[in-house]
Amino acid sequence: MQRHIGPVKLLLVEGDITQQQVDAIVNAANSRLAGGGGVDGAIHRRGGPAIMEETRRRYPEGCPTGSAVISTAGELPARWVIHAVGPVWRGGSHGEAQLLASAYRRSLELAQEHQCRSVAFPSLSTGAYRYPMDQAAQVALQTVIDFLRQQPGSLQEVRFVLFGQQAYQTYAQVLEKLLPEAESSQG
Ligand code: AR6
Repeated sequence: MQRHIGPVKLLLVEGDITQQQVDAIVNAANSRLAGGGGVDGAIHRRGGPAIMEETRRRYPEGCPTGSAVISTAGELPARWVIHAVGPVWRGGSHGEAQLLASAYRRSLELAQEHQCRSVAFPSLSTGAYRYPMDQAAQVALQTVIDFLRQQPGSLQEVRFVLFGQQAYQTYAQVLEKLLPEAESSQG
């Protein structure tokens, strides 16, 4: 599924984030940048040890929840990895939506600061961090749409790479509500 936000393509695909041929992929990291399972495990496994060596050296203090840092991408097809730290879901009244939105915004800013034309996101916080998929999709898509309307910068494509059909369907339903097909050409 795809939509246009002004000049920028917003694309939903089902797949594996580590296989994406884009300028930057986003990692679902933790605030210690310590590695882990899910997206984080797959990125470090496929990208090799250079990524962790770089994040340890450049970001010894880690990265706060709601923010992101950038490194090169080792052996991955992408050029950059943006390590974004989403919130752990604690029921929804602990600032989770704001923190999740801010992790997406900071990731997009970093992509622009590094002149990226394309960036691929996983669904941050919806695995080990247990953020409900439909609520996460709402925050993720609305945040990206708002950001691209205000400041597309170098970006030409933002891609969400959803793991499995259910995640894809959830994002597709939310995007259809936010940007019905008939209106998408107006951005
Ligand atoms: N490509 C795309 N999406 C994926 C992939 C993949 N290869 N693998 C899993 N997903 P998670 P979080 C989906 O747990 O919730 C780690 O241990 C997955 O189905 O990767 O932000 C870190 O070190 C889910 O929908 O990230 C942190 O400690 C989504 O990606 C913690 O988990 C995110 O799941 C971060 O938890």
